[in-house]
Amino acid sequence: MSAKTHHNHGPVGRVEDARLTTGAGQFAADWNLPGQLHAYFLRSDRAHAEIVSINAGQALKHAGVRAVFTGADAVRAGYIKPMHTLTFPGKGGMQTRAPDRPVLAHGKVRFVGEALAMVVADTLAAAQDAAELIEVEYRDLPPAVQPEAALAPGAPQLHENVPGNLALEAEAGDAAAVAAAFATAAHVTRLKVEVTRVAPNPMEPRAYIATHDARTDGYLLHVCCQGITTLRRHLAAYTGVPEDKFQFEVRDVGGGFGQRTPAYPEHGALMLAAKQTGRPVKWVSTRSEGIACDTHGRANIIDGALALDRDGKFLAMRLDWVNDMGAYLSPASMGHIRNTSTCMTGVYRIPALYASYRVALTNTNPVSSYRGAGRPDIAYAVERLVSQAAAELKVDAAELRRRNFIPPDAFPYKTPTGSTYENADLPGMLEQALKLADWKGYPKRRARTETRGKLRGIGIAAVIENTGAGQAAKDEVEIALDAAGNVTVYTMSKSQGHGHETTFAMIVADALEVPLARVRVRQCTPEKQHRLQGNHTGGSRSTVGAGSVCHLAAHKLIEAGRALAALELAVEPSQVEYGKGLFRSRDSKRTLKLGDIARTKPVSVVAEGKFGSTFPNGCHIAEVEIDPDTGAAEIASYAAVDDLGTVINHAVVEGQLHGGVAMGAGQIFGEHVVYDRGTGQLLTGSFMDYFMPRAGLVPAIKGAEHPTPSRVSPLGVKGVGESGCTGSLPAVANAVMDALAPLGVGHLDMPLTPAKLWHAIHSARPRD
Ligand code: MCN
Repeated sequence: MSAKTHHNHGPVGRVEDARLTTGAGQFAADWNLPGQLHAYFLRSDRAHAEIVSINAGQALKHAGVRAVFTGADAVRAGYIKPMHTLTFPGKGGMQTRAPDRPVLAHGKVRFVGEALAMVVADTLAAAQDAAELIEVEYRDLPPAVQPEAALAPGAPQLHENVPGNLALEAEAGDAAAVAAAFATAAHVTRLKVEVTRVAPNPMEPRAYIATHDARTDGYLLHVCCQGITTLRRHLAAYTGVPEDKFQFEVRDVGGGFGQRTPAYPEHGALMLAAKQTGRPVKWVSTRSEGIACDTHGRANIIDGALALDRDGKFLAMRLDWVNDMGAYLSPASMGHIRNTSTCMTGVYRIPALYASYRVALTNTNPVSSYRGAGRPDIAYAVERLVSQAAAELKVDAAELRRRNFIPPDAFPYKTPTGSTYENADLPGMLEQALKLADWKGYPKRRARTETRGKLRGIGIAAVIENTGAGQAAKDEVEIALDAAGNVTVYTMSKSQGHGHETTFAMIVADALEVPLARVRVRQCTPEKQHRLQGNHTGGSRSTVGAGSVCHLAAHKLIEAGRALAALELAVEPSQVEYGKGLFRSRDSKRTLKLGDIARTKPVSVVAEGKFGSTFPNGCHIAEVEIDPDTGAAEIASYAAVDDLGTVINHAVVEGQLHGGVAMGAGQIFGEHVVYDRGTGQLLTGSFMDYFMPRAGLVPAIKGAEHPTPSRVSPLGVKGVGESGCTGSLPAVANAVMDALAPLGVGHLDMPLTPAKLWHAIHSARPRD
């Protein structure tokens, strides 16, 4: 089946924007239920300590307080073991060691911000005031803060059942082949890099209301999430409450970035409170709680080496990872390890590969998937290595890549770690990007920058990532048609600002050949939650998965309609044609409108699909200018050419790329969660200390598409949601390193703050 192009639309703006930009959206905190109580969490102010005692006596006496819950309640309820869904095969058959995490800390606290008690009161102010009356006696323990230190012999131990704080040791590839290749190499480039810990900070803070129905023993949860199916699975595993006892309400979601996927302890704690009090219980996270307790992203250290032959051809690559997972494994935590292995050789033919992983637990907030979930990390490690090799060998960075690309005729291409890249034209993409960025004109621009007393650098990154797939058995989409010809599309994916209401509607409108205004998209609606299966929105899979099924469902509707129209037109179904919203009998030329087939009763169809991974890829080129007097760096230009397969909506895709590029640039230039290494205190607990990128950080992006259609999706689409940061993280860093290379500055780890750059520049070059 081939996808149609969007013949019936011009450029389409996002239909949801009128609602979202005029304050008419409905977010989790906007809900208020009759009789609701408010929860406030008392959180640990230390990184590692035994809880000797908790005395809530005074708090319980405070006016308006209904109940106080502690870890003992969590343990009594059995809400102790969060699911961790993605296992990665360990070395020598090692299984992931997933520690218990009661929904309120019990016995010990293991990071600053961990909730150990919850006060439930008539008002939030009463709950907060009462929380201050809770007396906690701690016995401090030394913390293990930095992941390599946490793995070292003699480090403080977080969990009894995780010896050495090692949650998993794993490997991929062929160590012997790599050793042999390194032994014959003409040149070896080595680089150890850190992909720093960041806080996703979606615009909407986390907010939930839990309601318990004593008659059914079921729970209604008002949530912000990336899709209810995964959340429900995690919650059922965490609490033991069967999946069919959960009902969710989720309307608009103000950003997710991976962090809104998993079940959190707060969900479970609110469920306990709702059941015991018999009232809805609401909690809205503050910004500071968000930075401290919403799962963090990235947080890994990669020691890499690339072996090259005399002609600059890659022979082998070795990567040694230390992943910091924080104090507990979040349900989606292992995903970003698996993802690094799926694209480990990047866009290159690298005959031999070996990677080892050590997953460390530390006295810090848990780390989980964050936009790209491992893909930007591996892209950064590989693309920094390649640019570093080019610099060492004094070969043009684009030329070194050109020599090593997987050639177009090698697709589908099986990587040494077992992925199958379906389709790409890497040399074509590179040439287009070089042209778009005016690579040849760079020396002139650099000279001009230098006349202004500044440094200029250019950085390139050619990247590929896996998108699509997912853990649900299948993606299902229902399409319902009414007599007026209005089409409602139901999916279990959940936009958090991605524009699905527009793009999914376009897919259906295209297939049905009806105006876009006829189609309405509804996601995770309560009445479909136990009827439709599907993946949450994450892994840039929604368009490949649910989007492709929207296309299949629309065609299924046409087929169902053809049979109904045949009855009405009194001909064989084979004699009924469909086009532009009309069924037509071949002979009589009589027509029926699409909606006419739903005159007696609404018509609905459910289609399903399960697709594997698609591999969007791209070439991004950044130029930066650095002021040596202040160390401040600026992105002077940014060009991105991406292969996203068939594009549904160019404006949405441009927005996705822009957002992703800004996220990568934000991490390179400043975003960084910092814990004090001695005490484990969070040093970046608010936006006063945590750098958030602003619009001015990223200039207008010159973007272009270089599509090769996906062989996996019937629409030919590949995902885009994470591509921007996968490309920008290495491209921007490479540009900064290129600017500093003439001064003899070696690799600098992100964040490349003005202070760090100033020191590097001034220690390399004495002031005149
Ligand atoms: N699209 C398209 N043509 C394509 C591919 C995608 O028009 N060939 C459109 C889609 O239909 C959708 C958008 O682009 O409207 C992103 O689609 P897709 O790549 O399928 O990714 P998902 O919808 O599954 O989004 C998930 C992805 C991830 S994993 C993170 S994290 C992320 C991201 O998207 N979080 C975001 N982008 C985000 N954007 C916003 N505004 N907020 C977030 O939290």
